[in-house]
Amino acid sequence: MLAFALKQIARPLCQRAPVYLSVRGQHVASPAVEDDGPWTGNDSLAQDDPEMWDLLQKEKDRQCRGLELIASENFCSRAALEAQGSCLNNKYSEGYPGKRYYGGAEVVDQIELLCQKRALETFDLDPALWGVNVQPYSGSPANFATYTAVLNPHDRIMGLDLPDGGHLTHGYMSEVKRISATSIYFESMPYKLNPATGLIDYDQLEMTAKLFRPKLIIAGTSAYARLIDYTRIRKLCTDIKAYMLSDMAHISGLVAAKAIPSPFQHSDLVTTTTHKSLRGARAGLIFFRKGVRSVDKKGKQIMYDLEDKINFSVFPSLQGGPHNHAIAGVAVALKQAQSPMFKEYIAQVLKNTKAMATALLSKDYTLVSGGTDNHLVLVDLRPKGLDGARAERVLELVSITANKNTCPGDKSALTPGGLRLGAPALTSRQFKEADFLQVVEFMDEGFHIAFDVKKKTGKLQDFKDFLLQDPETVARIANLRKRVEAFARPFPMPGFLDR
Ligand code: DSN
Repeated sequence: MLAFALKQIARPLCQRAPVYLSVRGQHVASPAVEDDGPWTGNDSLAQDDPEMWDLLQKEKDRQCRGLELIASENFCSRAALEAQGSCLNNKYSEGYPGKRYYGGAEVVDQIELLCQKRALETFDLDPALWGVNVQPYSGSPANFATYTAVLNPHDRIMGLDLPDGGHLTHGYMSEVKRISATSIYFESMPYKLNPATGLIDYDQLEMTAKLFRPKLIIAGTSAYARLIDYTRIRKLCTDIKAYMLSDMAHISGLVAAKAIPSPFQHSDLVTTTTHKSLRGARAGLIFFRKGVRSVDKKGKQIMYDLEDKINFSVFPSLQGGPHNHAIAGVAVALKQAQSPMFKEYIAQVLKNTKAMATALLSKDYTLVSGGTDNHLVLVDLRPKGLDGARAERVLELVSITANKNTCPGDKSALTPGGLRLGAPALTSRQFKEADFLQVVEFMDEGFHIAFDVKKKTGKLQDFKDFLLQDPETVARIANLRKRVEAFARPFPMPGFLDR
């Protein structure tokens, strides 16, 4: 007994705290001291796995010193990250609140119910008319679960084509191959942008849908800078008796803040991720209608039957245990999304995106659709003799993160003409309009480097090699990168206490 007590007192002394060294600005933890006692699992990451700890420090540093413009990324709050990285990771709870296949679920039941309640409140939904499943692991599983719930294999769907700004899960197939499982298990017919306007071609959608007669139409985008005409898609869905699914993954923060029109009043089903403009922990949600769907000619009410179908589809059809830690992180973020601060944040996202668009236009860049109504812009670099892949690579080397994207008419997904730029992440770091003007100045310099190197090189790999090998280009990149990082680093970063 005495030996046990002494060991307990002595343990903290022999578990040596990590020594943090600073090597050229990088923090490096010393290796943990071997402990010959039982494995407590209570060593810190730095003590237990310095190699992984070091990689995390590197990623934190990358996020802090860079300019994050990927439109689907954001910086989650400390509170939501705390919930996500918590003991909830440990709990299995297949089933739903009150109906679990495992014991010990009384607390996670409350967490899931709280998340459901907050999800409905965030979007002003009446629980008598809408329900929500908060268990999808992310947006793609949420979409596939929705299709599985309401479609039979080989039923028909229509979504915006991936090269036109849709998402893989909206039924993408290339000219030669069915790529997304959505196009493998269901029959998919894309709708497109009007190449002249860069706007969704609703006339073509209507014409095709009336011929193809899909059972479900997806109103949702991944790289589209304008608002969706939900009224028009609703009417079409009613006419052809199709379900209308709105995938609001990109814009759910804007919808929560009531900064743009909501898809809910028009849709039968709404899916979203939770970590893009909504700024939460990483997961997915499926909202489904309840109550009366329609009234037949004899006046009989036809009721929605989506609740059981969606819930069964998520579990047990497609998923196992819900990620309770993610559900808790989402619940925290949904509470934040109801706050006046979040509304201010989203208002600033919109102002920043407009400022970025205006600055790009003033430098004679072409924007697909000519501008923006939401959190992103899509720059068409082709008129400048450039492409998205080369621009993305140069920006990456100068610590600006963005992603190449197809523009209408593009033939190659590897060297598409566009670059997608979003404002949510930098706005979370308190960037204002003037800061975005500086961001555009930096990007413009990067594009000039890309253009100059493109003139001197051949294929993409040749271009990439040249960036790293040509002394003059290496110096230009180093110079720009230094200024970008000096600019970015002082801005606050949500979620990290130990920058
Ligand atoms: N990866 C997300 C996006 O960039 O839109 C969606 O899956």
